[in-house]
Amino acid sequence: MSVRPILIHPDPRLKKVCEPVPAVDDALRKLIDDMFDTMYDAPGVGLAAPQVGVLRRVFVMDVSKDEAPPAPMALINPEIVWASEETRAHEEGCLSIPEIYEEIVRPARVRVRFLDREGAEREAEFDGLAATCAQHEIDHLNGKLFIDYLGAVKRQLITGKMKKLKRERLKA
Ligand code: K1U
Ligand code: ZN
Repeated sequence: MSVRPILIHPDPRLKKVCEPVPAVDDALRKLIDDMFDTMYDAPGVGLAAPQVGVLRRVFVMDVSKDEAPPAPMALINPEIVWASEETRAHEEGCLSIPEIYEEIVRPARVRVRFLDREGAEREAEFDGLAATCAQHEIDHLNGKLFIDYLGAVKRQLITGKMKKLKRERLKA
């Protein structure tokens, strides 16, 4: 298993709508294992395949608290089949937009249909951080970033900061 580099915004690959995963096979399970390594190393609570440059519909998450045992989940070809009318504001971060945190309003609970790492069809209902994270990751699969929910001025300011960060990382 290995830690892969995480793409930083702006990058055209983060704006693409990802293709469905055609088959749940060993190559996909290796990608998922690498994504978990990359997410835990960052550290983060979620990671979508396009963030490591793979334009397929798969994401991983683990929203377990520090003291609790790990609860890794891999969701392949995820679809939101139900979203609550009730909304919730949560401060979001993004491993592709380091050190920026903004409050985003989303449905408080969602039900997601997906394939697990064995290829079995499953459904799960998420609330709290898991609901926020699952929606954030599914947005990544549709080429959408959390800063797309902000006003244009704030978004451009953040994009400018990220361009500067990328230039500095290239020099280092
Ligand atoms: O998709 C990503 O970029 C990962 C992102 C997921 C996320 C977090 C919070 C709200 C919505 C979506 C992150 O994991 S950002 C880092 C983070 O939240 C974190 C980092 C260290 C410890 C705990 C959380
Ligand atoms: Zn993100």
